[in-house]
Amino acid sequence: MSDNKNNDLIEQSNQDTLPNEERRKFFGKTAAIGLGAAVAPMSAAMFASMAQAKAAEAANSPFVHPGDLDEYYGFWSGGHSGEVRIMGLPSMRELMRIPVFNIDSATGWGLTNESKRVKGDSADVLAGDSHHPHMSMTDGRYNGKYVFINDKANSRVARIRCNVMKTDKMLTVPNVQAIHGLRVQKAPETKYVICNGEFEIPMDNNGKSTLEDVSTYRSLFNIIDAEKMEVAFQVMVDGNLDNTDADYDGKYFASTCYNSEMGMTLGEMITAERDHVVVFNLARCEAALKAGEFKTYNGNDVPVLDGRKGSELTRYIPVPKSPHGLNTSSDGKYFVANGKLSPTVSVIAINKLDDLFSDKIKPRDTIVAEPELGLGPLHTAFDNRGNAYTTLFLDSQIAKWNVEDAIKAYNGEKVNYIRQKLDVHYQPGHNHTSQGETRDADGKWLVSLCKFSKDRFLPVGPLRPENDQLIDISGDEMKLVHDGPTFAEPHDCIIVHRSKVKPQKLWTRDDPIFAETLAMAKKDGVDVMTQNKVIRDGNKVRVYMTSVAPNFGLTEFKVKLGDEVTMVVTNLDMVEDVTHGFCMTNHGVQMEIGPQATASITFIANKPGVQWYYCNWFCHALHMEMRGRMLVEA
Ligand code: CUK
Ligand code: CUA
Repeated sequence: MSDNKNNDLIEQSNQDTLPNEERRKFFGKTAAIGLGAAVAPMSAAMFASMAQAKAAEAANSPFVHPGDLDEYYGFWSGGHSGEVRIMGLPSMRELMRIPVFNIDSATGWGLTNESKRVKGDSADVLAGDSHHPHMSMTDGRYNGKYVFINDKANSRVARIRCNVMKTDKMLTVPNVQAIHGLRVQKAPETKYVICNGEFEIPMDNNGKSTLEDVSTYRSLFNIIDAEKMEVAFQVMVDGNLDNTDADYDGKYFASTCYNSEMGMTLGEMITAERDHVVVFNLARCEAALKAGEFKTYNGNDVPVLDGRKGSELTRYIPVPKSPHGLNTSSDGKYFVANGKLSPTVSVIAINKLDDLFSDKIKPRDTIVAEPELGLGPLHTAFDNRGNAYTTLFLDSQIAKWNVEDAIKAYNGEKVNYIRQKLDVHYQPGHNHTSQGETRDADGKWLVSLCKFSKDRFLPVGPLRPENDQLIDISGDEMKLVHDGPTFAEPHDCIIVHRSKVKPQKLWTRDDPIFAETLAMAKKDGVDVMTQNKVIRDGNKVRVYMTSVAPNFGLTEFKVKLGDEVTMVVTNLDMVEDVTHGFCMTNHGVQMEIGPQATASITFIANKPGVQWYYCNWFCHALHMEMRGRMLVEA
C-alpha cells in the first residue's frame, strides 16, 4: 500500500469520527460554531478500523464493516429515473442520489430557482432518461472534477460538479434527437465531451419534410466544450450513431452505428449483415471548423461539419451486425465494437488509424481480431492484465477473454482466447471494471448491470428491480460476490478510486450555484448572512430568511393574496451534515438548504389565511418546532 493511500485512509477515518463530536454540540447551544479545527486524535479503535480496511483491500474482500469506508466511488446512471446515483464499492451501498433531469421533492431539484437556472432552456422539462455517466480526465486518468451524463429522452447533456455533487450545467443539444452514447476526451485532458445523436431526423426539421422521403434524415456526432458546456461543433454522418469512446492520445473518437440502412422500421434496420464504426479525426475536424467548412441548420448558429462517407474527417469501418457498445481498452491500443446481433466483437487497432486516414490501408485492415464470444455482446470492460470482459445479453453471461490471444486466433494460430464464462442474473447490458476506462485500470472489481432480476430477490409486484452484480476479478477466476437490487435503470456506471474525489464538507459562500440569488439579495440591500427581511416590489415579495438549527430567522411574515413570493433561505450552520429544509405547506414548495448554502424558491400565494412553513430535513431535537407562519391577507 502506498503512502498516498495511507494518508487517504487516515483522512477518511478522521472524517468518520466527527459526527459524535458534532452531535454533542448539535444538542447544545453552539450549533453555529465552526468545527473546522476539530480534528480528533487517532484512537486505538481507529487504527484497528484502518487495519481492517487495509486487510480487506489486500484480500479484495467485498465486506465493508459498519463504520468502515468503501475504497471506490461508483457513479451510476439512473436511466429513465433521470438521476445519477453515487454508490460505495465494494459494499454496493447507495450513498447519494443526484437529481439531474428529474425533479426531486427532497432537494427541490427542478423546483428551486437555482436548479431552474442550471436547467436553463429545459427548466420546464420534468423528465429524463440518463444513460452514460463519465468523469473528466487528465492524461487518461480521472481528475475528480466533473461527471457528465446524457439525457436520451430530451437530447440533453448535463454536468455534475464533484466538489459538491450537484448538477451545475445543462444543455439541450440542437439539430439532433436522442443524445445517447456519451464519453469524454481522455487526453491530454477533457476539453471535449463527445456524444451521439441516435435518431435520424431531417436536417432542417421544420415540418416541411415527409415520413416517406427520408433522404434528408441525418444523425450527428456532437462535440461539446466541457468547461463552457456549449456545442463546439457537430459532424454529420451516414447511418445513425449509438455508443462512443475516445482514444488515449487525443486524436480519435469512434462511434458505433446500428442503422447503416437508414431504415425507419425494425425490419429495415436489421437487414444489413454489416453496419459500421465511424472514426472521427479530431485535428481534421478542428481544422475544417477553423477554415469555415461548415453549414448551419434550424436557424441556430451551431457549426455542422460534413463527415459523411468520402469526407476527410471520418472513416467508416464495416463491422458485424448492428453493433452496440464501443469501448477503448485501458492499455490504449484498441477500440472494441460489440456485435449485438453478431456473436462477435470487432477489435480495431488504434495505431493503424493514422494509416487508414492517409489511405495507406483499407478500413477492414484496422481490424486485428473478431473473437466469437456468445450471443448478444453489448459492452466490454478491461482489467490491467490484458483481459476483456464482455456482457452477453442473450446468454446472460460475462465472457472473459484475452485480447492478445484473440489477435493470435484471428491470425490463424490455434489458441483459446476465452478464459471463462460466468453466469449473471439476468441479461446484462453494461458492465464496468474498477477504473477500467482509464490508464489506472486495476483489475479488482467488475460490475454487471443486469436488466432483469427475476427470482433473485423477494417479489415486489409486477415491476421488479434490476440486479447490479459485483464480481471479484482479482484472481484467475471471476467470482460473483454480491447481488444488488436497483431501480430503473442503471445503463452504465463508472468505478472511481476514492483518492480521486474530494467532495467539500460544507458549501463555500462563493459557490456559483447560488451566485445569482446573492446578486438579487445585494440589489435588495440584504445581507443574507445577518438579515431577515421582507421586500415588496409591486406584487412580487422577496422573503430573506436565515436558518440555524432549530430556528428560522423569521417566525412570521405577511403577504397579499395573489402575490408572487420568493423565499430566499440561508443556512448559517457551520456543522457538517446539518442540512435544513424549507417547505410551505399546501403549496408544493420544498427544498434543501445545505450547511452554508443559500437556496430560493418562488410560488404564488394563492390561498388566503395562515399557512405554516417548516423545516423538512431532520436537523435537531427541536426540528418539529422549526416552523413559522405566513399570513396571506385576502
Ligand atoms: S446503452 Cu443501455 S445497455 Cu444506453 Cu449504453 Cu447499452
Ligand atoms: Cu432545520 Cu429541520
